[in-house]
Amino acid sequence: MIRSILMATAVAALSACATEPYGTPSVTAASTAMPMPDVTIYHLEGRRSERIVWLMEELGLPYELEYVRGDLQASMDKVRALGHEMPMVPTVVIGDDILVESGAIIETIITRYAPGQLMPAIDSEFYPTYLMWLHYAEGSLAARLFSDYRAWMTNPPTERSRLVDSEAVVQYSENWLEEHPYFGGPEFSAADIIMWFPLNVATKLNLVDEAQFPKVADWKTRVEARPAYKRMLEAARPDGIPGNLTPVSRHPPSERN
Ligand SMILES: N[C@@H](CCC(=O)N[C@@H](CS)C(=O)NCC(=O)O)C(=O)O
Repeated sequence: MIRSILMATAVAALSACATEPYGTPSVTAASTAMPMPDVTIYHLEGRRSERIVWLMEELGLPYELEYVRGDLQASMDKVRALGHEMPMVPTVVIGDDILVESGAIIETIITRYAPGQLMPAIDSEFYPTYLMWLHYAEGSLAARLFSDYRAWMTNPPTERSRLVDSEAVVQYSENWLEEHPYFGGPEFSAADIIMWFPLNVATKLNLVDEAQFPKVADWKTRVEARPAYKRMLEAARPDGIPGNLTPVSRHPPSERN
């Protein structure tokens, strides 16, 4: 008896812990869309902010785009003028919130203003892996690519790293695409939008050899053919990409094995 009272008290305390900081949820996942406040995307041409423009174009949601054409420095000054502690792009102003970090911005926009769109159903077999790719894009893929990029600019590799390197993180994406048309599974989703930038950087900066990853190359062709991607290019990259990063010197896998 005492034991069950103690258990009941513990369970009550735990559920209070779980709900108190956020209050009782009034809107749950996949419910109707909240009214969308003004959305302003702070942008640099050819950089990660293109994702949010692409997302909004796919969803048909309105947005303002803030950047100075052909002038990355002036565009970055606009970001800094917001006074956010972490000036980077994308920075997106949604109503009163100033948000950084692409994955969080994408999840906020979909969950609040387009629930259920550009994602598998929460009870679908593809939801966990969709979410995994949504986070993998920045958490592992971009992180490893740019870490290799910085190291290889000063010291080009002569052999494969024993750590998880650029080739390994791209290979994981290739393996998935061998079995599925998109990162969300059978349908195009926000996971494809966020994965595009690092997978594009991987070959454009010579971090990996495009010929080694035919499924990634085919996927890129398919997603770049989407009308919303083309609208993104018109709005966010009308004159091409200023200030491209220098690719690392070629280092074919044969030299690195
Ligand atoms: N993980 C962040 C990365 C953001 C990021 O590093 N953006 C780059 C442009 S692609 C940037 O703002 N660079 C300017 C700087 O770091 O000063 C995201 O996905 O939003």
